[in-house]
Amino acid sequence: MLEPLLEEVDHLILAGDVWQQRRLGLGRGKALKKYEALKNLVSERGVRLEILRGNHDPEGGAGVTWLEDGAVLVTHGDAIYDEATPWSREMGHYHEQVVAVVKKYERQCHLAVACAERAREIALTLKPILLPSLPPPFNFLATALWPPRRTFEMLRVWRGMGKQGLRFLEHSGEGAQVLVCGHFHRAGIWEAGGRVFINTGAFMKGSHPWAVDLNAGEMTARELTLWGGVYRLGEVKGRWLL
Ligand SMILES: [Mn+2]
Repeated sequence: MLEPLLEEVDHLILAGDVWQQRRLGLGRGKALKKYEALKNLVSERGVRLEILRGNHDPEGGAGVTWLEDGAVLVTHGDAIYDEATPWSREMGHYHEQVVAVVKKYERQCHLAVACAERAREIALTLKPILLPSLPPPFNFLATALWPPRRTFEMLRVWRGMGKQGLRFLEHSGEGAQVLVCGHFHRAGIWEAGGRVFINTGAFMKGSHPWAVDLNAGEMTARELTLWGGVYRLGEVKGRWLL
């Protein structure tokens, strides 16, 4: 599905949550296999691949990467909020441990890499809680909406994520003008004070995936369109000269 997107690409960055490393049991093997197939596909095409870690795959990969001499910062997105995933189902259960992690990184918040370390520690602290297996659609509803606090936290984050991303860029971006991340499943562009925050959404039900490309100092954000079972570059959402 992603193969057509690799045309004319020489360096690909995947901004985390590429596979579900935290899944237990049989699902993990299946996810790992797909992940390996993706890596093979990209390397067969001669594309340099950089995979950042996310909260679902916190065990490998760098937390942040920089492009254009530090002007562009790419990270998964869980570094942006102190609690990384405030809507997490497990947050209530591990709240004290999470507070301790946040406190530990308090003095390093001006560094993006430290915020990403904090996010990784939180992801590893939140051990998955298994839900009872239910028939559809209750399985989906339980996954998405339980516990009820989860819905409120999601709405709060969706409302505030644009401002929060720009705030992170200003205080922790170490001089970067652009922040590109995913994580929140809501694609969009937010701009203020000469800074740009782009969220590339997600390849998931209810979200639209975007891609950002950099070419000779020109940055373009595009929607990815699913057509005939494959993704292609679609509508241009924004273009900037760096
Ligand atoms: Mn995530």
